[in-house]
Formats: sequence, structure tokens, C-alpha cells
Amino acid sequence: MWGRAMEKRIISATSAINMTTAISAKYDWLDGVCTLTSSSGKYATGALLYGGQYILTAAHLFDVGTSATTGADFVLDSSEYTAAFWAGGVKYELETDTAIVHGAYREDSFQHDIALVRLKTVADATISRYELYTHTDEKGQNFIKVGSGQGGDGTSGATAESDLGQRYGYNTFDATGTVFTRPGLADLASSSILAFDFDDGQSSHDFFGLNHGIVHLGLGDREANTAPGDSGGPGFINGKIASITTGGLSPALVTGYINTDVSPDTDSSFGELSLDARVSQYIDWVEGIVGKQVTAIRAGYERGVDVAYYLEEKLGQLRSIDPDTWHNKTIQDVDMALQAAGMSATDHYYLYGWQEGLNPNSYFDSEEYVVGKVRQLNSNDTLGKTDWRIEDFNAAWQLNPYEHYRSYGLIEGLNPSNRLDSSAYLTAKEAITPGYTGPEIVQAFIDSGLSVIDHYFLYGILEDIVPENVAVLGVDYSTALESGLF
Ligand SMILES: [Ca+2]
Ligand SMILES: [Ca+2]
Ligand SMILES: [Ca+2]
Repeated sequence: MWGRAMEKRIISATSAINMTTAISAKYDWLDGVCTLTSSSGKYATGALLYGGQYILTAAHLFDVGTSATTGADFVLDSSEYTAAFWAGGVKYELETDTAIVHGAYREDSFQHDIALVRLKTVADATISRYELYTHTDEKGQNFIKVGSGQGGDGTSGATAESDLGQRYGYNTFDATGTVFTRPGLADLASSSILAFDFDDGQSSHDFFGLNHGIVHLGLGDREANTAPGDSGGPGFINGKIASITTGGLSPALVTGYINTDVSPDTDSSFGELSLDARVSQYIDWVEGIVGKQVTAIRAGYERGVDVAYYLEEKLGQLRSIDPDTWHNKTIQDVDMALQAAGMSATDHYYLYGWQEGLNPNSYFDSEEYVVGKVRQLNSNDTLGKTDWRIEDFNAAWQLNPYEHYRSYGLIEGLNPSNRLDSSAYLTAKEAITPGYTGPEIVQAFIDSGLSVIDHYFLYGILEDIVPENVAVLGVDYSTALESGLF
């Protein structure tokens, strides 16, 4: 179909079996990635979008011909495809009914390889939904690629037939398609393509280094490539979908390019080139069909932790401790280091981060929270004492103050930080919730197990509630901290 043995793919640089295991063990949030199988035996990959009814995937799953079109989208019956998700140890097999293929896509092109598949019914709420990465700074960023395709290794290429399970790995976006100005790959010269190469750490196999002066020798044993069956699979930056697997090819087959391939053919081996559709170029197209995406980040907000924020906090700390190692690293690198240590960012926060003085999101500040709690103890004359100090609270609680907030903050009327006035927030919620009194809203939060911060990240953002600073602090917190007096 591609003429130059263009393939669609994902393959681990190391053991495919390990990669499969790693998904379920470490990355619960990847459970919104599905395996798409057709009644005619095709298989591919997709990812569930916000709203829970549309799957983002590749256009080339569908037959739309090669003739130029008017640009109108292709609306097709997709019922031959079933979407399988694994979430919480349960397999969900969901039927699809309609595919919307981007109107600029043609079967003989690598461009505009993007489609949406609609599920017959909204997916179960336990399955993760994803937003789209809207920024255009993808070049140079590491990403996590997920797919259901063939396994193998970088030296031998894609050898193992897919078991239709999923694997993930990492790579780095080297360039957009506009880098391909020479005749051999001129048909890829598009700003709506993201390209990357499969590195084994050797300069002689660095496709972009040798051919375009974009030297990057890969991510060691985490470097991965796509393989047949991975088509449509998401590439994530910060938990958002930045790209979709289109395919790849061996530079040995391209006139005018230095061959960096370690094996003669297109087989997803080291030294090959891979191409993804660049999602940031299709935001309006997707939103026109699925609806406006919201800025709440289900995938990026877990157990009270805004993952991207927390990784930024951790990166800042690492840069101050070890600037030589970390000054030019990104939060993706931090995430990879944590994953290599066997934990997610959220796990790290609850195990270690809070003890290192890091905060889980922009609205919780453990120092400000504890000061607020101590002030309340004093003003309530708690246990007949009006000289409570921070060390008294710490001695009595001994755990992470954020866990205190999540358990008691709402009931006790405490602000999580000076940047979020809880009572102002609840008043704003009351104003847009007809039929509910303030106390009923508080009770509804408690019944749902939601802190005010949880509500904000999961719902309040959608409802246009804007957190307000605490209006009257009554005491200069920094002075109070120094003096220990409240
Ligand atoms: Ca690479
Ligand atoms: Ca490279
Ligand atoms: Ca090869």
C-alpha cells in the first residue's frame, strides 16, 4: 500500500514481554488505549477521548481511495471494528458504529492520517479518557508511545506476532515533516507530521543525526519504535495525546539518504525512521466532531495529584540539587526516572515527595495549610490551649498534611493554601447549582469523597469556577512561621 514498504508499528528496544508487563503494573492511566480488531482480521490501536464516546486513531484503517476529494470528511460504517480496553483487571469489548476520516486523507499519502471512531455507547467510566496536546513545541520532547502491534527487538526488528496486548516505550520527536526537503522524502514535507528515529545509541544508526544534523542517540533501553499493528496508537506528552502512529520506513529504500538501518528492509529495526500524525494541527477538526475539549485533566490528575505540576516541582528540586545533570532535562525525563525506579509520579509524592517539601498541585501548600490548621486550633481554644504551634500539629498528626486536608479539610473549613479560599469556592458552586443550599453542597462533596481541590480539577474547571485567593489572612504567614506564633 505504501510503495516503499511503509509500515505501521510498535516494537520495544528490549524485551517485548517486559514491556507488556510494565503497562499493567505501572501505568494505570494507559487503560484508555484500546486494541481495534476488525471482522476481516485487521488490528490496530486507538485512544479514548474526553467525553468517552470517540476513539482517536489513524485514517488508514479505512478504505477511502486515492482520488482527490472536496475536502469533506469521509463518514463511514465502522461496525467491522471492535474496541477492546483493559481497565481495573476487566476487559471491555465495545462495538463501534461510525468512522469519520479526515477529508484531506488519501490512501497513497502519509499526510492527514487521522480518524475518529465512534463507540455505540459511552465507555465505562473506569476507562481513562484523554485530552489532546495543543502546544506546538513537540520537537525535542520525549513521548510515551503505546500500541497493540508486533513485538521484537531493535536488532532483529519486528518478529513476534502480536498477542493483541499492549506495549509502551519512549522516543523523542526529532522533527516535523517540513524537514524533508530532499526529493526522496518530499511527499512527507508537511507540518502535520511528526518524525522520530529508532536509536541504539550509535551515531552510525542515528537517522536524523546523519541525515539532518539533528543528533540524538536515543533513550537507552527505553527507546522504542512502532511496528505493524500499532497504527493509530497514541504518543503522549504530559498525559495528553500529541501524536498518532502512521508508519515508518527503512532509509535503505530512500534515494539520496544515508542508510542508517541495521537490517535491509523496513522491519522497525534500529536506524529506521517513523512517522506520526501531529495532533496539535487537528485540534479544531477533532473539537468540531467531538466537542470542545475541556481543560480538566482526568489522566493527569490522580488521587489528588496534578501529575504535570508535581513533575515540575520535582524537576525544580533536582535542578537545584544537581544542576549539571538536570538543567536541560524535562518533566518527561523525571517521569522516566521515576518509572525506572518502579513508581508513578503520584506514588512518589505520597511515599517521598511530601517529606521533601514538594506539593501535589498548585492549590495545596503544606506549610500554609498547617499554619491555617494551627491558627484554627488556637482560635477554637482547642483542649484549653491557645498556644498551639506547628510542631504540636506535626507531633499529633505525623502523616502527610495533604492527607489531613483530603480527610478533614472540608469538614473543618480549612483552606488548602492562600491561593484557594474554600468558602468562596463553595459559594461560587452554590451560585451555579440551583436547588442546593451551601450545606447540601458541602455534604454532596463529602458523600462523593471530594475535597474542594478534587472538585476543582475534576469538575470546577469545566464549570468555569475560578479559585480565589484567601482574602484576609489576618496574619503574615511568613512572619508567623519564623516566630512560631499565631
Ligand atoms: Ca530516537
Ligand atoms: Ca536519533
Ligand atoms: Ca530495517
